[in-house]
Amino acid sequence: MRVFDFNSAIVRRPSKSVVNGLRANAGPAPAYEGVLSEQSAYLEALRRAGVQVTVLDALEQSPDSIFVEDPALVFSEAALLLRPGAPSRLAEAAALAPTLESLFPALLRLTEGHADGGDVLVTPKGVLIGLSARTDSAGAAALQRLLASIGRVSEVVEVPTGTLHLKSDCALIDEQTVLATGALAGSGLFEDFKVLTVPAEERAAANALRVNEVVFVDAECPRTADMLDRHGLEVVPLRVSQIARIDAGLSCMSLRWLDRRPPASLT
Ligand code: CIR
Repeated sequence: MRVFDFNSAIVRRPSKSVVNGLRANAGPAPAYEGVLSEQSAYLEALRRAGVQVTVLDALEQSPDSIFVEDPALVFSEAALLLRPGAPSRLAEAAALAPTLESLFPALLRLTEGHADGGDVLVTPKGVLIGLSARTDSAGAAALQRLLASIGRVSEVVEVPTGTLHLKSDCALIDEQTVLATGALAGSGLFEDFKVLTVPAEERAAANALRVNEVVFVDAECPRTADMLDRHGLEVVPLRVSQIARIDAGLSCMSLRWLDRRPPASLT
């Protein structure tokens, strides 16, 4: 099995309050309709890639709740409920719990520190946990213990200063290859991998998403798309210009896993 083989995903509809999502820099806020349309295309792309999607209702009181990847981490064997590092996002974890309880064989909970799913890169060699402004060392250590309890090895790594999450700057695009920004590519973090570096002017493209046989890439990053095409991958370009206004990219809009439970019997 490959770590990017998925048949199931969870997404959450954006709330109207998404226009007030967290962002590090001043700039225009996203338009609600624009976010909705980017998410619709993303949903369609997940379905075309062979993924069954559970779509959760919007949470008006949580502007960033569309980014379901941050409050949880999911594997076939268990879901892990995290503790997002931004105070305004902490409640998103509890809101996800009932869904995770109903869809996974087990639900484990982080009880110390803070960790965001955006800082977690799952690779065939183990799980990388990035220390960032959102994931602290107490949260990373607690997450390592939870991962060990389900038989997953992990390593704690540094996220470049000024980068929101580890996966803002990298993505696993096949079993041996990582797509990364120049900052991460040169950090020595991926010595065991082949690294494809995105062009400096396409930094946002590093937040790509491999799903089964295809890779989702920011539609405004054609040079990266060409590079991935030459690497032998089928590229699905998706627009993220609205969600990028609140520092988000392709990985954070879904939780993805391979559901190995037998289908419910139809009686
Ligand atoms: C935030 O700052 O938390 C949101 N506005 C964006 C979160 C993006 N999540 C991700 O990259 N994993």
